[in-house]
Amino acid sequence: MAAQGPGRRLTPLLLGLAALVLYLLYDVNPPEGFNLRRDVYVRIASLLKTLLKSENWVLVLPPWGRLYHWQSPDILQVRIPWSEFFDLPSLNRNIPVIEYEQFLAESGGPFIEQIYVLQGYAEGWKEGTWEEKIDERPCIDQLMYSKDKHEYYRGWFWGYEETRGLNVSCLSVQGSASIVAPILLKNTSAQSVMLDRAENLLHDHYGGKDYWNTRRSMVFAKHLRVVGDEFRKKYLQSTDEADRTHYKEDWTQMKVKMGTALGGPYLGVHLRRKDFIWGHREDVPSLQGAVKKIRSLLDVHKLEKVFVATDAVEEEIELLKKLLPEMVRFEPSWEELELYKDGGLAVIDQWICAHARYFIGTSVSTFSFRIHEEREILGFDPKTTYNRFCGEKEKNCEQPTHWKIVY
Ligand SMILES: Nc1nc2c(ncn2[C@@H]2O[C@H](COP(=O)(O)OP(=O)(O)OP(=O)(O)O)[C@@H](O)[C@H]2O)c(=O)[nH]1
Ligand SMILES: *[C@@H]1O[C@H](CO)[C@@H](O)[C@H](O)[C@H]1NC(C)=O
Ligand SMILES: *[C@@H]1O[C@H](CO)[C@@H](O)[C@H](O)[C@H]1NC(C)=O
Repeated sequence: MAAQGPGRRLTPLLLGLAALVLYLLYDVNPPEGFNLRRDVYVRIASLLKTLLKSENWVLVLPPWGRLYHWQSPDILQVRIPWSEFFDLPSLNRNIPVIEYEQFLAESGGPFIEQIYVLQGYAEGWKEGTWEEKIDERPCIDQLMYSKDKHEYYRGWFWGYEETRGLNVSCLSVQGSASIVAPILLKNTSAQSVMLDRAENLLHDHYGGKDYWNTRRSMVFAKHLRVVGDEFRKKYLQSTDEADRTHYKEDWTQMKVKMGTALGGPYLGVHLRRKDFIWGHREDVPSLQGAVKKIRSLLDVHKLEKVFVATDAVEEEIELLKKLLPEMVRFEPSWEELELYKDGGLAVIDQWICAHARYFIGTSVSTFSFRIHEEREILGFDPKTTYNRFCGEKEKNCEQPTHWKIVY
């Protein structure tokens, strides 16, 4: 008879077999975008490192898809493996990770034994008394899972309709990622555990060594970097040699001194539009205002070329072309869009912005934040990185915070 309770995990060890593999899965609130999800990965990786001190866990990478902003028509953007955007061997040099399909193949079927839906506390925080805590509590929001006739839980599992959950419960949590570790190690004997709404967990140590190791391991997929590099060379006279952005395929071997990267002879711009302007935010400029700033930066830094990454709608692009006819953009053909998808195009834009001599982004855009980090990894002087556009009506235009890389 199989041992009951968490002791079951010890059985293979007692029998002298290889330690049992335990699977950690997670997902994020559906409206969250690509770049916030990349930040949640960093938090979960930190939890996984804590778990690895006691047991043999691997992280199952949540397939990409059904993101609100990935609206390119006519291409199916669901069940996308991480390898389409990131380099798996690089991720694996930080923590053990596998794609969801591999989990299906090796875990014995499309079942997730335990799902914990993370939530806050119904009573909220008590003023002035921050404490880290985690408790099993009744679910606050309506569950996004429902039982089928076999008593299995059905729900959104990244578009894998055959996947089922065996048990779902809610955990109220207030704290950093590793606060979940004791629950996974001691309270459950499940061999596959999914943390849903994982964005409720905070960073164990934002900006610390573990943070940066995980962030550095999130190397973009090679095929996307190659596209970006070819574009840099062809349209922006930018090569690693000339730009002094020497890249090592193995991130663990890469250590650069701050300020050593020169960057290509162009200004890199990220202009986040769409929902950022629909809400009439004060910290986002008009296109006229942005172009005025771009011209002044080109002048100050004696640059002639400007690369613009933007999610602007077609009418805005047309206006931008009139105001800034010399701008360079990565404009994918239909085939390229189908091949790289919206996520891959975001990566290519970010990669090109990351190699510019000087970068300016949009206020509180996680898309811009990921570019800051990429430039930090490449060794740029922070002055050339932590810049953003100001809204015309903004009184106090605070610039982004410099998060210094720690090795
Ligand atoms: N290719 C490209 N896509 C962009 C650009 N700016 C925004 N996007 C798209 O729009 C999305 C941005 O918005 P969200 O999905 O809300 O979230 P996010 O990626 O976490 O970033 P922010 O909303 O900017 O904080 C990205 O994931 C991209 O798909 C851009 O400059 N280039
Ligand atoms: C985990 O187990 C401990 C010890 O049995 C118990 O005190 C605690 O309430 C449990 N926590 C959760 C979240 O179930
Ligand atoms: C489901 O999980 C919860 C939390 O771990 C546990 O208390 C409960 O007994 C489980 N239910 C079943 C049917 O296993």
